[in-house]
Amino acid sequence: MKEASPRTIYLKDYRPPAFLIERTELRFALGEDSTQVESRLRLRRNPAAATPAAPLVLDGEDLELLSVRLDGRDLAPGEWVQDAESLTLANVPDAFVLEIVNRIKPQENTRLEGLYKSSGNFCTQCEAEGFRCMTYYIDRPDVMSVFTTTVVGEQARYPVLLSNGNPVEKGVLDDGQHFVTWHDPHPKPSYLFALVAGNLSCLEDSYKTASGREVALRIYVEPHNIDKCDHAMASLKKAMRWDEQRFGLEYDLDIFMIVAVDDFNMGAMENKGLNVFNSKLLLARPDTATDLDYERIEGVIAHEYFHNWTGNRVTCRDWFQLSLKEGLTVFRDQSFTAEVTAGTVKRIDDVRMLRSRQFVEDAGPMAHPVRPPSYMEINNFYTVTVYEKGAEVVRMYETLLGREGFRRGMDLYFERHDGHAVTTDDFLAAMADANGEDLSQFQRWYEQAGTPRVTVEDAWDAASGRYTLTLRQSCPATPGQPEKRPFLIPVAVGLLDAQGRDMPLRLAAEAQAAGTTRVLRLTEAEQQWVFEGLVERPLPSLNRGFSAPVRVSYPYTETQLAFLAAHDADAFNRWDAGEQLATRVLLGLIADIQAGREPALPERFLTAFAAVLTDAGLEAAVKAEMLMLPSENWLAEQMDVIDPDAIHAARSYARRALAGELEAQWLGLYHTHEVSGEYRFDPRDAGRRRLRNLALSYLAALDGKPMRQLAASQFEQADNMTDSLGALAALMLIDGAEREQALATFYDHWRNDPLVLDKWFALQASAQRPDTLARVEQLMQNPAFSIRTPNRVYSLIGAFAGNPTGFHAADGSGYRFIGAQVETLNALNPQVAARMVGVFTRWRRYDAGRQAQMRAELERLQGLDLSRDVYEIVSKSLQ
Ligand code: 0A1
Ligand code: ZN
Repeated sequence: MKEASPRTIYLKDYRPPAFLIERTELRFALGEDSTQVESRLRLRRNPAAATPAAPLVLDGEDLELLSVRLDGRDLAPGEWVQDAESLTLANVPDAFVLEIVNRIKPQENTRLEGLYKSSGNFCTQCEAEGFRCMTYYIDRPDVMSVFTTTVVGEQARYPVLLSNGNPVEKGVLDDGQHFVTWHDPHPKPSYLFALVAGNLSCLEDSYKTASGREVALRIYVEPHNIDKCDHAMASLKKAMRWDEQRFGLEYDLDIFMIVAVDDFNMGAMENKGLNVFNSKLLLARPDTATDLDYERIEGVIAHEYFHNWTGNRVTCRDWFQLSLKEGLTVFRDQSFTAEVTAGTVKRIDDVRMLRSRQFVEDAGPMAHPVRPPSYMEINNFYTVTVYEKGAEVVRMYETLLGREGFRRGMDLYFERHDGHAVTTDDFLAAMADANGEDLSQFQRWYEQAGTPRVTVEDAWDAASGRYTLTLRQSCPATPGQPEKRPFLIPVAVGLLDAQGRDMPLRLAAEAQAAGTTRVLRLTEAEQQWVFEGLVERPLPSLNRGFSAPVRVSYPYTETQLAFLAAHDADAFNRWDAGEQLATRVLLGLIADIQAGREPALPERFLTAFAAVLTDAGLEAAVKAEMLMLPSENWLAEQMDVIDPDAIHAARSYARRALAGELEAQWLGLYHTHEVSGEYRFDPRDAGRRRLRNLALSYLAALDGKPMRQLAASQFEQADNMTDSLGALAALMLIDGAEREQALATFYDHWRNDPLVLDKWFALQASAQRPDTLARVEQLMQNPAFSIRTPNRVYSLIGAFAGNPTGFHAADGSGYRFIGAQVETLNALNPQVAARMVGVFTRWRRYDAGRQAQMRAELERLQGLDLSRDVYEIVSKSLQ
């Protein structure tokens, strides 16, 4: 809970650890009231330590200390100093064995950090600093140790006892207890430690690595979920193969285990050889999981597996380097998904999310560089900037160096750093050295926050056939960084002729044209490129494939955007041109509504939209992307003063107009995209379902009985969750008895499956209706809801917090409601509370009335006894 003034930790203060831990032996005796932890650590002074005679300081929080022994001698209480966060031993030898016994209470752990109970089973979450909640330790990632762990528990209650590595011994003890000892030969930091004990069923399989080793694969779940593990297993094997083929990386233990738990703060965790997953990212059956769930599961299974090399074998020196493992691993999982599905769709989804969330974070009070210089609470820095922008930064190496150059850099990175805890500087150096490049300016992507803006101007000289592009870059001020220096920005550019074909590109001073997309390296505040030998004035296609995480502006006319949307050879930019056009049209409608004018959809937009809708050559999934209107959040970001009601009214108007004008086409699309046969999760079928459900949601905007019946009949007939939820989502948009009836049917059917009910909670909490808050308050009373389970909180309270017209209701009711939930959660689970309070950070972007109410709520929270997690976000928002 709140300290006088929470400490800030700075990267510049990093010092190597005073001691190293060569061996860690642990014994956990799990009990119904408390758990006893015995540790035996072989320590020695770090030769690289800053101070030669420093005392030994161990991290530890909320531990009941029972005994301390040094080299076999019991120490008396006067021989150590204990405070709320540490245990200090002065005058220790240069090398020694320390034995500590302490007690903890996992049953009372509602924060879900360290050892806790979930559905009657024990599990752990140690990243970032949870290990210290179990025993005293040097709990930092640059202390890597070889672990041997014995788990002791009651055989009847906890038949399965797991930890990292390979099982080396097991046996039965007195009183119905049994034990298993695990040994992990790979030195690892404490944050990768895991322990699981419970009554779990296991799906088993095996995998032969490229070099011919057999690896046992095991997925552990509660017995009633055993029929929902096949997709996760298939995904795992796919990811293992991909990493061998793409990066030459093989798995390195005899067993790989995954455990699903219902109570988990985040998505999943890459503990060495024993991944722990939030059950929502593992369990899937056609009738319980949507296509999106299937895709996410595949991606997250891959992500955690890929961490084995990018994170575990090579780990972070300190938590400021978090993106070293996260940005790189997200890049790897994005590449995996793009290569095993339809690549363009994945790229569009990733960029949509980056723009609507990371660009927003980058423009607010919590903006921070990919490598933050400081933090109060590290758990607050598992952000879209560290993860998603970090992945874009890694992608830029690949864009700059090419696929092979990037691979050379990766190979050198592993050759240099396997088994070590390193920094993003080391990663950059490996990329540069492997390719003989000077990438020093690239460093600024790690150091400077904010989304750069690239402004493009062009000039055409018909007489000489020369076309000049002038690129200027700037980056807005962010907290603590008023001025920015120019970034090294790879801008991929193509030029289209009047027929929409790519022109061959020849830059001044080049002998001949080469290729139709060029990566321009923008390094200065302003730079020019001259293309020669062109026979007509081209139309530029800029930042193709979203080659850099920047905002690009070029004065396109609406006609030009429609032309790019129809013709650009770069499929991503085709989508992006459509998105820009739609954004412009919607901003126009918003302005009309604000000014009290009658909104009207421009004819040109309708024509362009209809052309996409009826284009027989477009893949269904891509078409669905192109027909989705920009989100309310994205539109909000484009406004000086955000007006949530006008945004919602404009977007609803546009949906209705597009549905009405093109009703026959939508219906045609709906009926021709039915997927026959048994449900399969494959990109083609999933694309068709996505498009068909999108058609249904447009048609729902037309209201009226026929559409209600269309949705209701899809709901009744659906044999898979994608179509069932698609229909329910459409019904949520229409008033009428069908909606309540479908909600009731869904609840009755799924009342015992909490993960499916989460979808039901989320749909109702995100409904943009006047009675939504009342509904959410009522749903909190539902027996299926519990404020102690993060998944329930995210799906009900979190979905409401993300509901633009619900949270931002002009009367302030949404603010007061979320504020009250944050207050409750702050005491129970600070990480979850911190995620809920995030919606308040952007209060300055709203009108005076909303600003005052959001600010009042933040100030009220600031006056409470806050956890470090919530305090950091509240105080930085008010600064
Ligand atoms: N490293 C995991 C995510 C994770 C991060 C933090 C946690 O607790 C604060 C838990 C999990 C990943 O990237 O998948
Ligand atoms: Zn990760």
